[in-house]
Amino acid sequence: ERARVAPGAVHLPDWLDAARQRELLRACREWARPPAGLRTVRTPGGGAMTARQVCLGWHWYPYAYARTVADGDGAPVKPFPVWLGELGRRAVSDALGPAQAEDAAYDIALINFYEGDARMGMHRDADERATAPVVSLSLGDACVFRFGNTRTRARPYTDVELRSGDLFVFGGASRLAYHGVPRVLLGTAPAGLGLTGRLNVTLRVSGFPD
Ligand code: MD5
Ligand code: FE
Repeated sequence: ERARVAPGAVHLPDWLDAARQRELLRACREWARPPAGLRTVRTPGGGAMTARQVCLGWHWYPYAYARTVADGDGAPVKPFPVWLGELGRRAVSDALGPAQAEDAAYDIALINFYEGDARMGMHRDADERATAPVVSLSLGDACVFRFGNTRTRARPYTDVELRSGDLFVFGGASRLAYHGVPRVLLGTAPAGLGLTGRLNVTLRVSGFPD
């Protein structure tokens, strides 16, 4: 069941049970509300990301972090809750072992909402200043997650299906690998969850001074 996709990259299917998935979804819907709520991210090249996003702790915009929604309503970013940091350390401990979780002080959450034919192109997450593992939690429709290599957006890569409740931890050599979401498998969400589309929560350590 648990799969080591690459060194430091561990997939734990069904890590959140149905009740925990509902709780996390409810929290995400609260965080999505304005001010500092869900927004469309526009890239410097003039494009727009198809997944919409809300941030906690630090606000990400291409390609930096701020304490306010610098590319949106200008409101202060919502706080990063203590319980979410505890969830992150539990995730790392289960995936990589308790030693890896000890000093992972999670202070950023990026929550991506995939609706319709939203997807995410191959990219690396390199705007943080810390090497702690990234924790990824999926809710709703399943997706094809493309896990690549550290050198190029192109092959070799491995396609993994991520389903509602799955945990994926990206540590070590996998922290800076290219990755993306080439498609969402519409209509595959668990019946009882009440979500159309896909939602992904990533927890990160910024490494920024307070
Ligand atoms: C998603 N989000 O499903 C993904 C899950 C993002 C993003 O890519 O930047 O918001 S996080 C996947 C991730 C993070 C850090 C490293 C690696 C993957 N990796 O090495 O593959 O919405
Ligand atoms: Fe990413």
